[in-house]
Amino acid sequence: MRRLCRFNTRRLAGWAVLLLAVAAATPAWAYDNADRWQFTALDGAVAPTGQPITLTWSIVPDGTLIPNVFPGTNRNSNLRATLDTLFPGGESEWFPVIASTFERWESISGIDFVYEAADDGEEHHFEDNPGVAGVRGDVRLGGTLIDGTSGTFLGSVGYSYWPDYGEVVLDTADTGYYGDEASNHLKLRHTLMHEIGHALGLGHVSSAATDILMESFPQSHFDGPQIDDIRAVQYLYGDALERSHGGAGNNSLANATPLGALAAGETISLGADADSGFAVDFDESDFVSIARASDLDYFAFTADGGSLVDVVLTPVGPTYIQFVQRTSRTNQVVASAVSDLSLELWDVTGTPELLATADATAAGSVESILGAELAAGGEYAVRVAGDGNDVQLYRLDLVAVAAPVLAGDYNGNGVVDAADFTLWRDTLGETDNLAADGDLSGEVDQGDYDLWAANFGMTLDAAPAHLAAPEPNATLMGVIAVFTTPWLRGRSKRGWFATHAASRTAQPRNSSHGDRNILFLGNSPY
Ligand SMILES: [Ca+2]
Ligand SMILES: [Ca+2]
Ligand SMILES: [Ca+2]
Ligand SMILES: [Ca+2]
Ligand SMILES: [Zn+2]
Repeated sequence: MRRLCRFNTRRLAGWAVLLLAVAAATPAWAYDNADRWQFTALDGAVAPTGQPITLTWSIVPDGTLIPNVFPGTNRNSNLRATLDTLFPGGESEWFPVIASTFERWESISGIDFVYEAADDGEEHHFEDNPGVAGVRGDVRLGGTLIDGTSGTFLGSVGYSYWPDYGEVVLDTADTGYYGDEASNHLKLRHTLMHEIGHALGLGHVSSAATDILMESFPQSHFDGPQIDDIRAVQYLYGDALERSHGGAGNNSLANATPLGALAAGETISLGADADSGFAVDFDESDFVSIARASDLDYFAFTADGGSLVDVVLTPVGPTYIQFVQRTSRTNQVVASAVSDLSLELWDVTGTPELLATADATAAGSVESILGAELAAGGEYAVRVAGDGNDVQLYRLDLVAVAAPVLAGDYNGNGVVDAADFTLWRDTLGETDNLAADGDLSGEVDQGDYDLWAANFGMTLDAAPAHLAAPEPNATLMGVIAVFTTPWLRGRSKRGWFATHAASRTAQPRNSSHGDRNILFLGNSPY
């Protein structure tokens, strides 16, 4: 009771400070990244920031030495035995739960996580024992007594090290916590996903409603990486499509991500999971971004039947306020206006030809190419680019409508004239060459002549009907308006200051090598 009261009082003071700081701060793009991986077991030396990597992970055998659980205190891992106790079905039951946490990070980023079945049990310490294929993983998972449910680290449930260390340690004395089966073992999965986040280079952040995975305290009101976490990991490793072409990604026409056939009346959408606000569900994985100015995203598609296409590019992401622990900075993040995006439409049926470009609006606004004519069977590509060196999530919609048909215009020149009669006469009776089969009977015949005669002299309307009412675009603009609405108004303000204060208190407790990141359990407001 006393604790609640104390937090309650200080929470308000904390928010006053926070809001003042925001007023003075320059806009920033937030999340907080330390180093990314420089060398991995399967990649060797890896490409620069924003490029994908392959990371292996393994589980140390019980008995593996875990050094410096506290400075100078070494212990041995008992993670496997602990999990065997907590899961009645044994390893076949707990392994998929653990694997799903690595797979979750993989599904939303350029990281290819590969399980390394081998782990030789050498000391849990990167500098002596880095990841080696067939020997041990890059990210090694261990567990031992840290402090139980309360103690030296305020009752921590785990800790981990930055790249290129990547060791993750769970507190196996927290059996009540890790034995909780609710929501498919959410506490175990949440802690692992958080610690893996550190092992990928993500630092602690705080938010008003404690709704980011990389908060210092465990949360139970969401499952897995949220928008800010996804932006952070894509900054370091790109989006999931960058893994294609052996890690070269979709940065050229030749390496465009294939989207398949686009038929009249159909829409192909990408990045749709990022435009529904701050919260991300565990099964959402459709997130694409321009990670920096050098990132180009190409997408290829074929026109399935002659059609007109609208290409609509929408920068997406919520607006939120966030505190970054390592820099003690408070940022307002407008995640929809990080980078000024631009759009190109290419015909790649033969020699690539640039058909249209859109770069009319500033960061935060929609770019669109409307009513582009596509030939039946033609091959096309769209290029998305940006001018900022930070992550811009986006949504891309390709909306195809049937090209307007002028009855009797058998040669397709936009007017019903004598040339169409000539074409009809020259193909009369044919069932293969059906250009003059205006009534779609399967044969060029009298009915087609009647159609030509009835429409003689007509011309194609200069303004295709679908452009008069651009419904998809209007909808997207509405979505943008919702995102830029001030975010704090309806949000809970619980917990921010408590989280902030407690995590600061414990921050100096780093071990002797690397920065260690501790996920607290005790003293949590939740
Ligand atoms: Ca503990
Ligand atoms: Ca990208
Ligand atoms: Ca790309
Ligand atoms: Ca006919
Ligand atoms: Zn942490």
